[in-house]
Amino acid sequence: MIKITLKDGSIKEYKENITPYEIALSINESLAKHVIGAYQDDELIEANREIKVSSKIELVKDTDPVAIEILRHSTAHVLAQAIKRLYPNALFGTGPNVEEGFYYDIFISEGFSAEDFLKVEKEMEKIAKEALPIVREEVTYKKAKELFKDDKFKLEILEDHKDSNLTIYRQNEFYDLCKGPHLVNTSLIKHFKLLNVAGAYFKSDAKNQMLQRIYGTAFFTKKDLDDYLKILLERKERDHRKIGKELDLFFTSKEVGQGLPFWLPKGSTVRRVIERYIVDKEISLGYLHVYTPILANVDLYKKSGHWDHYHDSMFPPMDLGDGEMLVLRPMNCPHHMEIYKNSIHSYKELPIRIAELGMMHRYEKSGALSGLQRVREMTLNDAHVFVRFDQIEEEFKRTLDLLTSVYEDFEIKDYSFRLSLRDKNNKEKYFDDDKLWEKAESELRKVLTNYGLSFFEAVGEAAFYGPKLDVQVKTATVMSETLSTIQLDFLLPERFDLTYVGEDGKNIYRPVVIHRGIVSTMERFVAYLIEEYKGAFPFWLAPVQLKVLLVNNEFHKAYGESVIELLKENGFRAELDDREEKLGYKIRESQTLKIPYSLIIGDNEVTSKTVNIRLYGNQNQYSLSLDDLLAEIKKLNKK
Ligand code: TSB
Ligand code: ZN
Repeated sequence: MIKITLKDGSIKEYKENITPYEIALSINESLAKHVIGAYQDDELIEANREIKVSSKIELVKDTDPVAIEILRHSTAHVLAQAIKRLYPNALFGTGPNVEEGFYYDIFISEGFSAEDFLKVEKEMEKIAKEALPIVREEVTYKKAKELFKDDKFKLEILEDHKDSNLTIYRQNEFYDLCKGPHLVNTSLIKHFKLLNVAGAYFKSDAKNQMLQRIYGTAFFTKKDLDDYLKILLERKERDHRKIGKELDLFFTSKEVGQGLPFWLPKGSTVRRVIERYIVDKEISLGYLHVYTPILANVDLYKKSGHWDHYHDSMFPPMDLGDGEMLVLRPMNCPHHMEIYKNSIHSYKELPIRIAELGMMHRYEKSGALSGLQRVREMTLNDAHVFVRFDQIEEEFKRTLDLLTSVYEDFEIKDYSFRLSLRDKNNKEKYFDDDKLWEKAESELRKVLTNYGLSFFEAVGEAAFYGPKLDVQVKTATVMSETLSTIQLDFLLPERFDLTYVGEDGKNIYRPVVIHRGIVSTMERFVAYLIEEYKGAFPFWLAPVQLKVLLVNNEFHKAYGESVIELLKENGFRAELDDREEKLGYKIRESQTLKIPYSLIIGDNEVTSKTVNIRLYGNQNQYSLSLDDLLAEIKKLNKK
């Protein structure tokens, strides 16, 4: 007999080799129906694993968050099994879970596209109906080599696990190298969908062969799956790439180069409003805005450490043939350090806040590029604040206050703070100085705690020169993307030998640098706003704020033009629609273009010198005199 301690603390005796399923059954039958697995002490095991020693057992039901992980991983195996049946020569990489589902990396020599999904899903359904038991087997390295002798990818994966205890999971003719756990039977897999297929290098290494990565997801109920598919559809609808095209905001051209966006007049208007807004706000807060070159001698980036630690994200240097090598800057910091160094500073002047809408170029992998969200040429709302050590906390607070007020103005609500720390073991990415890192990380954590900020931590997300506080948001395509960032840096001041003269008038001290990007890059920020607003920009940001629609061109045009003139004189962005179209058509188009104010002008309006107003997304209409209209919209345009 063995002793099983249950979650509620009760201890029961069972015969050896009892399974979690049988334990559930001994409690009650309906519980057993929902048991997917269990934690045996800290190890997650399947519902039919035999328990051989006295243990703590916590049953996992299908409603527990971890259960869906098991379901999805088993669905990935069923996907691989279906592929193997349909394409007997297919080879297999790895097939892990991801945030909202799973993928499997597969090599199919015939090629594979989304058009093949239906066929594969049918086969998967068949496998589910066959109700195949899923069985765990422990195997030796030698046996595993024999089992996977025909799959060069699996053999290579095996090499990384030579010394581990190996297990395979078998369902009828199919088996896979896997740690598990899994469902006990394929019949439990009912509600799944294949979603996407994309190229992916084996082991994510561009030196390796390209495989086809098939993405899918699975749920325990049809409703959950349907709800999720609805969300996906909604995300597609608000994807900034789609809306950007519909509203003529931006485009990219293969002929010019990937990741190099063109801002069309309407997109440029949105960007200009944001740029003016943030620059004005920063100037009022004591920031000094500058312009600096987008190129620099490569030695500048050797000095800063970018060359050693940020090389992969930089474009190759341009050799001018006269001994000079120039690089496109991937960051603006070294240029701002040079500005600081251009004069001598006293303790009294600090903090010094050097800001710039700084253009930078980063070599992003082509597969990672996405509309305006991830580009190769970008303009960052950047600043480097030079402070004394005793000013760090106060300046960080001010920066956080600025961030919060900007987010309020743009009505951004759904975000979280991430404290991004270094990965101690990654000597390539991070500057190697334990003391310096410990000081920076503990200082930043202290500041955040004193501010009362709630945040989560992520190892390996820091900049090479210091830890960061990042603002993470969800986009239409990714679950977590960095928008704003505030970073603490003790390293670059050393590298650039930055100094200030202390209160004693003699001694020389080192400032600390706070790097910060509040509006992020103009590219990423506008991409985010397009998705947040679903293209319906608030009045103060809209490329066209008001559209004047004439009921009859002949009779109403003169008055319509005078309204436009008045609006423009008052600084508003207004357009006249005087095309020979029906009013209904013009109204519909104005709504499609998500223009905040449609001003309809007919006989009544001409006579009474008013406008009839229809707001975007609102069926109601109301009339205002021109003075009242101006008063109403001036309030909206204040920022
Ligand atoms: C804040 N040196 C600092 C700066 O002083 C810096 O460059 N930090 S960064 O590397 O984190 O980049 C700042 C911001 O730029 C990021 O938070 C992110 O919002 C944005 N960004 C980074 N890479 C891209 C890209 N490829 N496309 C669009 N925006 C990007
Ligand atoms: Zn910087």
